[in-house]
Amino acid sequence: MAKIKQISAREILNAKGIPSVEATVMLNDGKIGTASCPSGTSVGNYEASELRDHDENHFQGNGVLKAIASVQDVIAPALLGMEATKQPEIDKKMIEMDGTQNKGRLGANAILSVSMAVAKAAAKSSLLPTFLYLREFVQKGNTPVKIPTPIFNVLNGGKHAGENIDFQEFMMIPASSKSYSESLNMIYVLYQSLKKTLEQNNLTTLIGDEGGFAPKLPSNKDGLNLLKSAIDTTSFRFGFDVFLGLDVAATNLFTEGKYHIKDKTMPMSGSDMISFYQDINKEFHLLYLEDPLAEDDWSSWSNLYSQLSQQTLLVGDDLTATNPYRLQMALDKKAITGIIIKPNQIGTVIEALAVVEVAREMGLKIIVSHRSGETNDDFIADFAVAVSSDYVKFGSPVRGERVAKYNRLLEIEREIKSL
Ligand code: 2PG
Ligand code: MG
Repeated sequence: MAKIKQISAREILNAKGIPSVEATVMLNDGKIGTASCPSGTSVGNYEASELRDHDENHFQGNGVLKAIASVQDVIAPALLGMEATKQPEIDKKMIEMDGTQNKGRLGANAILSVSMAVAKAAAKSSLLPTFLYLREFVQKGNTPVKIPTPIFNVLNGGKHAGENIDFQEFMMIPASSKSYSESLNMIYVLYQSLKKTLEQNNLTTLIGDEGGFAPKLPSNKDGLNLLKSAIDTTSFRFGFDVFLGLDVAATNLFTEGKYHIKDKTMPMSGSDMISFYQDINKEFHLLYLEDPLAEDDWSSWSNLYSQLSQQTLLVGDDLTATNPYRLQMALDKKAITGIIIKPNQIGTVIEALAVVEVAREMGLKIIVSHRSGETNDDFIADFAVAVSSDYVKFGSPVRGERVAKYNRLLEIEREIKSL
């Protein structure tokens, strides 16, 4: 059994040019795991907290040298000598040393980087790919291994693209019956088709944070229309081969108890928003609706559930924040049928796995997701396959930090065939 011999950390840049923590864990059998932590742009209130320096002279306050110090001065000395395969004990130790509800003392960015790096090193030491190694910590780890259905965010709005459009993500979702490689081929065609559709409408084809196009549009419904036209000009059939989804990230559109969207001149109540979703759903048959309402607007969530949960997957992201207490609230209030899982919302691999277990037990669909401020780390691709997630959400099929994950899934698809 290999033991942790050395842990180091450094400051790197994420895909948005913002500092991030990268940690390396070396074992006494020479195996090494390196992992880095992503950051969100639309960050929910209930997420674990990143530690940033707030020193204006270093990256204008966004440096992570304090988090690096957490790794080197606090976490490393405590974990040295521990068996690398004891991920639950290792994560528990870091949680206890931090001692806060939101991991704000040592920093979720410090803790998660080490947690993922430990898992990667232990996988190597066990001579297993990371997705297979992680299955040992998954209760239903003996179900067949398969690649989750990808959800492609092809049009970026909200905080991911400036003032162009309110909704944060407009997504194309291949039918789950397609193989992963078929889905990639399909999205290539659809992405190019969307580009052409935008050009024909004299709209910009510049892209946003997650690689989706970021045209300035008069309304959110126009975004859905563009996606539908782009599909209709290919041989793929809307509602059969490919479906539409949205991440509204509605907390960002909610001020003083009202929702503000370009589609309506007046501010909207929760029930106005629900009627709006009913309307667009009649036309676009949304397969997937993430954060359609604000993270504390529970009564509207429950109302939406009673009206739309049979037709559309209602997914919590900011609402649930990969947090067991928030998940329990969402279950008690009957708010969701699916949950976004982002390891950095909770801060350790084991806690993220535990949230997946509860969610699955309760019949929710699982969507493993990237952040807008990603690095090139591909750990979440392995994590998603390990937990047999139903979907993955890794952005558009462009930009290095997005395709790092899609390409890792291609590699896993090949690895699965040889099992
Ligand atoms: C989301 C994520 C990822 P961010 O809201 O689902 O797409 O965005 O990382 O900015 O929170
Ligand atoms: Mg979201």
